[in-house]
Amino acid sequence: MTLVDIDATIPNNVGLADDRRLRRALENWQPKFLQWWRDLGPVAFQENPVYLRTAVSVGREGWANFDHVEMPDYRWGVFLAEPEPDRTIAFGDHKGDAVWQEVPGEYRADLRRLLVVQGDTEPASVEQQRHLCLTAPSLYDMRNLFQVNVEEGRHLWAMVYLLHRYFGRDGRDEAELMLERHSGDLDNPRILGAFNEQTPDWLSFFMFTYFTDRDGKYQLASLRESGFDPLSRTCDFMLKEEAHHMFVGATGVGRVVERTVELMKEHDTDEVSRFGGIDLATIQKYMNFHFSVSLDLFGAETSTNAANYFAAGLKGRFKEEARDDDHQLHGLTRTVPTVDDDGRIGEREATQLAALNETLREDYVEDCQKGVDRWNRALADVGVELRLPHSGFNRAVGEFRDHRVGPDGRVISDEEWAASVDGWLPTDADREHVESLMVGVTEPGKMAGWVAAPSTGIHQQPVDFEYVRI
Ligand code: BYC
Ligand code: FE
Ligand code: FE
Repeated sequence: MTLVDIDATIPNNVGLADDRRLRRALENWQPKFLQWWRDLGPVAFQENPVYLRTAVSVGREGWANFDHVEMPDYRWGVFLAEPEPDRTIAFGDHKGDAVWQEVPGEYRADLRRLLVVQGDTEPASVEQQRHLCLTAPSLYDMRNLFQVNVEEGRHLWAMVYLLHRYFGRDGRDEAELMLERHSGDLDNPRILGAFNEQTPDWLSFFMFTYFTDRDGKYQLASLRESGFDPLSRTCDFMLKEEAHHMFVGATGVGRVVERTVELMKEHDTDEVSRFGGIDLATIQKYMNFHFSVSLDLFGAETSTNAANYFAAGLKGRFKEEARDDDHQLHGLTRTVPTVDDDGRIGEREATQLAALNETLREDYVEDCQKGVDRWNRALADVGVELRLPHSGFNRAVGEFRDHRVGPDGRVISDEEWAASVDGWLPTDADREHVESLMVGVTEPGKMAGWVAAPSTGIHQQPVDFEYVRI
């Protein structure tokens, strides 16, 4: 059952060969996906061989194969992690029961909604990033972009499989809609805010993979706890792929910082933009933007949806089983931030069940901080630090949405916001400068001037390997 059928029309380890109806339904969706990929995937290099990792097994080791392939020939498939024998539900009102292999009728609507929201983000990010290949700072980076793109495409397959297999006609309809909503489309946008923003340049891309893909990591880790076992196993395998996306973001921003420090030392100035670099102040503003937009993805501080998902056993907490409580949370409380009438940030008591979005957001912020600490080590020499803004800064969802909050956590007036915002968020001039640096570099081993070279190549290949054959 879990053996990967890699030569099937749709590679899979879910026994598609034995389920004719499902196979035909998915084989009917496949050309629509490929058409979408051609229409709204990367705008160029579709016919160039790219050194890509393809999933060929789901075991701990050797799950991936690396080789040059043209992207439309990528083997998008359906891969679930190995089942865990006798697995039981780890949290909520059904804690201790055997996990479900079919969708419980009373949770059908909630589960469908979770799958749709998760699935929608995946192709959205491919759409957002489709122009970046034209300005890749190196072949190494272009390959990483494409790797992330094909895997986000596969994550769409992961959700579409679950919709087709477990939600019948409704699920098939939702799978079609995944290819009809589009990032930034005024009439038919993607579901979550951050996925309708543009990713116009590579600094944005690195910030996006660091901050927004990391929301993906935390959401998927919560869904991996699910009592609906096929979802849990699906997310488990997606997280394996996701680790690379985090890596691209963390090392990408790190390499920009490294290059900026180099230029600062060389020219003895903070203003490296004159020398083809990106000022730290600009990096900070991009970080402020991507961090705050990603915080919105966790939803409101208190949410009955989140409480219901948890009680039902559909969506747990990050590392649910490692937590030291009863995993049901009845009667337990915690504090969540509020802004009181006199405009000060305070706290109020909420049930832990209602506050689960906030709990996940806090875990996420802690994780975000780790990368910032690493970047700051490179900055120690020049005596400057990058800092995550306060969680209330620039928020459009939740308690802070109707308030102006500075990066330092002060609630401020509209006037003060207007007078200061150019120092906090990228201005048109900042974006224009960053865009002016974006020139594609396609000679193996060469890097654009605003970013340092990576310390190693991919899968033991040298940095100057021909990652994309031009
Ligand atoms: N934009 O009760 P609330 C990834 C809606 S990223 C627009 O607080 P809830 C990836 C909300 O739907 C991971 N609308 O929300 C990364 C609700 O609407 P209704 C994606 C928003 O349900 C990079 C209302 O506001 N996966 O994989 O507790 C590249 C009240 O909100 C937003 C998931 O998100 C927003 N930002 O929590 C590629 C996991 N936020 O019901 C891929 C599945 C909230 O009033 N999703 N709303 O009409 C969920 O668990 C939940 O839906 C959310 C929201 C955590 C997103
Ligand atoms: Fe993904
Ligand atoms: Fe990702």
